[in-house]
Amino acid sequence: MAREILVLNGPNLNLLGTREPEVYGSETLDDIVEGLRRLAGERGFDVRAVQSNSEGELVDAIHAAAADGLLGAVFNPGAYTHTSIALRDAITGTGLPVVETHLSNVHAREEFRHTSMLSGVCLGVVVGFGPTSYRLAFDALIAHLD
Ligand code: CA2
Repeated sequence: MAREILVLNGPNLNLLGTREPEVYGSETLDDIVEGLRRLAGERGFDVRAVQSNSEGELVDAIHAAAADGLLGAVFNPGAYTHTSIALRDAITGTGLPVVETHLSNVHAREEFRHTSMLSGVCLGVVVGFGPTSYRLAFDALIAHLD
């Protein structure tokens, strides 16, 4: 059976590459996912990519990944990072290993972005490297799984 990893993106990340390039870069989400699929192929993994602007759909995606036997997730929860106990409970409830991933350095931004509801239940956190954050998170997850 193929070893599959969830690449999960939260609200507004579908807008990547269209606005605020000075904060989030100029790559689109499709570009990032395509790069991860290539990386995954080289490492012998498959990628399931999901983006949603809805908190409940993100919870469902975590449940489905665990139920389907995916091995872990690279997860950029967007602004839900700072608010969502439901996503935190989904991670602890499924036991799915998750690497929290952010394009921007949230700690160098507004105070409200300094707090994450999720970091404490994640395997680790990668912030601040633009699209490279995803690739670092992906490799860190694979290293953990191996
Ligand atoms: O830095 C990150 O990856 C964030 O998760 C991005 C979220 C933000 O709320 C978090 O604090 C940090 C926002 C994503 C919005 O993405 C956009 C992309 C292009 C144009 C507008 C929004």
